Amino acid sequence: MLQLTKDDIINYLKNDELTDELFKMARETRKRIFGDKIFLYGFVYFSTWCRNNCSFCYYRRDNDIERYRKSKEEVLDIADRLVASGVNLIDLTMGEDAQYHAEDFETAVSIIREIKKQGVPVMVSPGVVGKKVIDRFAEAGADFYALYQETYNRELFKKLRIAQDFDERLECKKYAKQKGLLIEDGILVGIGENEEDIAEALLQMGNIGASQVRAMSFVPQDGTPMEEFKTPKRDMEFKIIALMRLLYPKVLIPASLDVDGILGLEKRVDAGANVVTSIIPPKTGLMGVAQGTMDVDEGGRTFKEATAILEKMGLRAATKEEYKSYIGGLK
Ligand code: SAM
Ligand code: MD0
Ligand code: SF4
Repeated sequence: MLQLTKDDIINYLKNDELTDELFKMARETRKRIFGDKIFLYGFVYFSTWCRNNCSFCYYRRDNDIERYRKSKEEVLDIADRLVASGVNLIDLTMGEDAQYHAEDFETAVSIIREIKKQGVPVMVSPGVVGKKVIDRFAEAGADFYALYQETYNRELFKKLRIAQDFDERLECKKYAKQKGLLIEDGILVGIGENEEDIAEALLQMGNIGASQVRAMSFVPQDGTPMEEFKTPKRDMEFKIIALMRLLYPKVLIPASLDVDGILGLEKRVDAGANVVTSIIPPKTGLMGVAQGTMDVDEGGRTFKEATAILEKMGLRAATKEEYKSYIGGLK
């Protein structure tokens, strides 16, 4: 395995002439570990209520927007549709909804149990929760706990995640891992970070033992303090994906459809990603996060559309068994 130092990472991030070689090495590394298979995740953003005020997020508390909270029955119906369409995992995501905190996540735990009964892997992305709640997610059979640090630059974190605690967020992930959950970490790209910050974040994700690591380019959102910020050119996100592949050949790395929609898939897979995320069934009223509606009701963020692109690239969708045995090996 290629040992990259922090200086090596910064060098790759700064020097475009190294990029083609970087992507080539990342693709070869993915092929060596995963062959031609790519994993695909269904995304169920079941509550867009949130008690936090992250400066980058459309769903921040103070943004005057329409919000929804799907019922247990609606969530299970949508999960069934996604599983029937072929996805390998269901990502249950929510804002830090005070109603769920008030009921100690009773509904979320029962939803996880129901989906697990069908033998489908589940990821939970509820934001920061207490240790008891993580215990309950683990008991209910959740496989992954996703919580993105966004940056490992503490000053930048304060500006992004207003009134939230950097260490609390980090400890939450570490506790979930202790409890036997796989963890996903992630960073935002284009929010004022420099190459040093990115390199530090990539190394920290390894230190906490994340089994899935991601980078998402920042997308400005109406009604937020960062609405006038520019979205970054995508080459930095692609370089980060490739560096993650070289640093951690066996990890899962998303190509999210939630940044540039279905048209953004090929470049991210070409950079070494091996999971298509943010697959949302059309006409269910479900939203994305960074791209709330892009390609959703047109049926562009579906298993079928993503698989067609993968096959054109000489790749294929992994089977449910292949995914389950893979994450089984990570635990
Ligand atoms: N509420 C939970 C939380 O914050 O951990 C889970 C959902 S949250 C919406 C998921 C992630 O979406 C954030 O951690 C952030 O990385 C990403 N995200 C949110 N707004 C974004 C934006 N405007 N551009 C790019 N990514 C964004
Ligand atoms: C994605 N839209 O995979 C989803 C979301 C949260 N666990 C995931 C950001 O890009
Ligand atoms: Fe809420 Fe998550 Fe958005 Fe922050 S990123 S405002 S916690 S939904």
